Amino acid sequence: MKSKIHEYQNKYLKMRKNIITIFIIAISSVLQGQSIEKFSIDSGGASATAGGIQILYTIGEVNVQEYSNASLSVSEGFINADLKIRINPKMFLQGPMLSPANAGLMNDNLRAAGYIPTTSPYTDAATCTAAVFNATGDNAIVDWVWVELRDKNNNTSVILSQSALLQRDGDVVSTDGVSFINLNVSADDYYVVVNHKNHLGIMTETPVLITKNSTPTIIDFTDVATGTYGTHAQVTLSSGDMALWAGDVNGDGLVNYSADVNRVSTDIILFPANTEFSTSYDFVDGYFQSDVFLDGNVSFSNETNQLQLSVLLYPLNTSFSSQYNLFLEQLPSPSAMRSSLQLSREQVRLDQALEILINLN
Ligand SMILES: [Ca+2]
Ligand SMILES: [Ca+2]
Ligand SMILES: [Ca+2]
Repeated sequence: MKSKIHEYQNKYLKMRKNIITIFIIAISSVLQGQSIEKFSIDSGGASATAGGIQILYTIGEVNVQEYSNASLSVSEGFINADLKIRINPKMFLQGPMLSPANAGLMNDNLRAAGYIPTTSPYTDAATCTAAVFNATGDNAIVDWVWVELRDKNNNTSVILSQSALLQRDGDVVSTDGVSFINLNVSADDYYVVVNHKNHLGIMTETPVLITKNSTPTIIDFTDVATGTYGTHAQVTLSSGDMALWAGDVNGDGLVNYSADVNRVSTDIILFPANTEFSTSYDFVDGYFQSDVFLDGNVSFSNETNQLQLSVLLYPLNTSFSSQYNLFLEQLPSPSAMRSSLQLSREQVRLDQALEILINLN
């Protein structure tokens, strides 16, 4: 028995020696063959030209590195050379501009009170770190916004959409609160849409050329010279800057007195501490859909007075009717900012609130 085991051991050692020899031969042939592969060891390799410099790269590294300097961008690993464009949309929201603490800057009361969630309220549920909301001054965060690129040949077809953060000075930035937005699509012409949960969304009038460049393409929606789709898509601020219309607190693409006021009532009546279900309860503090001013408080008089004023002063409401029902979002098709689950929950809350109101009266 013992000699049989010894025999097996000998055979095994011999076999291992052979395998090691084959392995060494294989390595040396790979080393000798290294100089012939200039382009790629896999279909993931590609070439890119920028600033007159051509770069060839291959795939194979798990830790992808990117490097940008002036107009030159270098990437390695699994990134497709045709992807990653960079944009810098600029926009104002009317709500936090209604009584600005600093001229030309949106208020950042939501941030200052610690009410902005680190998870976006929109469909993609993008996240950021709490530290993003520590920044103060011009670049402090106002709220989460929504960005879309739409097909240049079909402005109802959304190619890409994602949550982003809005700074007080109007810059729309990525979830780190400072960087421009990188998008994984080819350089091309796109319609650009920006939107917010209780404002009316807007879109560029024509497709915008977005090239692959380390300097982002600026789409300045605050500038009256930037054409927008539709009629009276934005409000003109007293400064002459443009801003997204505030007041669509139920997010149905229409600012009207009845439905949006009901949404304000819902947030107030269903606020846990409001045990009397009073619509005049004034301590609804936090992050709410119906907070027109984005000041961190929902007050029936504040929000609804502004809603009424907006409807009455809307340029196309020439008869100054409070019942005007055509104060519409100027988009060829709505943004899919909220999931069907979110929308059905909203409906349940609205029904609850209306039932309470009926029983009280
Ligand atoms: Ca800025
Ligand atoms: Ca509405
Ligand atoms: Ca408010």
